Amino acid sequence: MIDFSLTEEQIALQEMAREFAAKEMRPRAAEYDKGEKFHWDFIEKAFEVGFVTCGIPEEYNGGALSHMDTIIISEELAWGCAGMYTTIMASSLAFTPVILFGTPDQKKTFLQPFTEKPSLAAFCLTEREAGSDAGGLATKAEKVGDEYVINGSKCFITNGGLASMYVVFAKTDPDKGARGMSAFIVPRETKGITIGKEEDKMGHRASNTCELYFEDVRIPASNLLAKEGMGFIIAMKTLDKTRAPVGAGGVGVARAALEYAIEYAKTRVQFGKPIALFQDISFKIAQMAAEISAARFLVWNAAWRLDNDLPVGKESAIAKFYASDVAMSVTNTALDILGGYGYMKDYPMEKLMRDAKLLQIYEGTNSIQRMVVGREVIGPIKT
Ligand code: COS
Repeated sequence: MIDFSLTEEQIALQEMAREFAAKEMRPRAAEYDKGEKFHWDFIEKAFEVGFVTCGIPEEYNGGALSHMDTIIISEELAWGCAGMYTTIMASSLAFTPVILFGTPDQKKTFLQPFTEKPSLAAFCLTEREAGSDAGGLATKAEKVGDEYVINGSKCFITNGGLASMYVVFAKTDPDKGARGMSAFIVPRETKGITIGKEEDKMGHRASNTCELYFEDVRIPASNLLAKEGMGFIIAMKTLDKTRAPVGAGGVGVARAALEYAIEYAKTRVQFGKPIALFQDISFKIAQMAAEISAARFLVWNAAWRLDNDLPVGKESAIAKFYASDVAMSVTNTALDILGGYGYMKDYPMEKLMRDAKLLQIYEGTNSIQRMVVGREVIGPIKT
């Protein structure tokens, strides 16, 4: 049976997220975009309505929402402001390895506090010399007695300067490559952590992106997630679950751009009539609407597979690259419809286009997503 309808609860959730995005995000989006200053009051509001911890299990006081519920919210929040949405999504990205691989004690100690007061987390995988090649990272964690000692650095870490908990990937056995990688929960207050440069980004300027340095950072051995050597699998399994929400973000950004373009095309009069009455404009609008629907269904498909415990690596990667490519192409076309006005900072369109770009890059570039899909679709090749 195939059923594309949302439940009553999901419709209510969607409406609530849409209202939140319209009231709490859109009116601040331009200001946050200019100042690149992080405003905790927004996180406090998102925390109060349960968006920050919606994926944390019920036993630890989280919202325990399904993947489908989460991506319904994600589309609306990204429609409000992609940068603010990224702040919330990046925190969920860091919760995911603890939800998937943490012991009950680790979940209680490290996840539950996020449900008690507004706070954020950060997923620390990327390094200067290890981006797409996630298995090639250089940060090391050495076991010394009952502790691990972490040394190294991370870059492009969303929420890096704001998080109260980091999930850090480091090599425990550098000779074993990806199989020598492990994952650790590192509380922010641990001695030896330095927050480096905050990046000056093209888009998602409401979100915080920093370098992080770890110098003789000592954490209890009990902060290891799963087992030594499991780090790469933990990272991959996490990303399998978090790429659909990036796709949902792409759908939200694209939908915002289409809505602005329609509003403009219906009121902008040229050659004696609203430009929406010109075939070129209406065909562009039809094409954008089709691409957005296709992207949304791919994202829903990945979320549905996640909720039904079906293999999802390929579907998550497809949802991520297709929907973020749609966000890029739709914002580009929508900006064309607004012409010169679209290019000016007085209108929200150019921000949407800048925001769309990062969706193609973070949580694994779209080339990496295509590689994941290509490998699975093509299968083994005899050489
Ligand atoms: N689930 C479970 N296991 C997985 C997996 C997944 N999704 N993907 C890979 N693995 C396993 C493989 O099966 C393999 O296991 P064996 O050693 O037992 O054969 C191991 O992990 C290594 O996998 P692979 O050979 O595919 O690794 P590669 O080095 O070729 O890299 C890619 C794989 C490129 C997919 C990975 O490095 C990647 O996703 N890079 C992008 C990183 C990223 O998204 N960064 C964003 C930062 S987070 S915001």
